[in-house]
Amino acid sequence: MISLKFNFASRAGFVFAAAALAASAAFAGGTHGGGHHEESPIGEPGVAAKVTRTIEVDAADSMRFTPSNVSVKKGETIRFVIKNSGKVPHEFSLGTEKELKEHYEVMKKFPTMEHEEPNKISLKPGKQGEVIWRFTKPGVVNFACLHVGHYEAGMKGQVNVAAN
Ligand SMILES: [Cu+2]
Repeated sequence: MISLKFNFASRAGFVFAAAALAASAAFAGGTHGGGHHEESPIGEPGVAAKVTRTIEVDAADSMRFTPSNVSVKKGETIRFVIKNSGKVPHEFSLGTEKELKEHYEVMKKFPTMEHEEPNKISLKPGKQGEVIWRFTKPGVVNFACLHVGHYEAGMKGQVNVAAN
């Protein structure tokens, strides 16, 4: 699952940054979109006018994203067009692995919870939608469907962000 291209020194730095972000997120008490800018290890919401590439991702009832591995370069703004080709709802959430796991625990307690955040989208069967995201740091950014059972079944993937 973990890209072999990724060296351990930068991974260690990434994990440290992720831990720092998780700590600040916990301190913020779970409020979202409060207006202040936080450095995030996964990047920042993208601006449509600055999109450099569109990547289509299929979300299927086989509990797989296709593709599940995506490569981008630091600084790129990607328009992810996610299509739910299945018969049950799916979602696409970008995050660190730690953030995704934490959110998944919350989803298990509140399964009908829906997200209105720039790094994720919930999709009803047959629907498609977009997440526009700018990758600002080299490393691995994870994505997953956090619906109960889906994440555990392997509905996840990685964006490998290359340094320029
Ligand atoms: Cu799903």
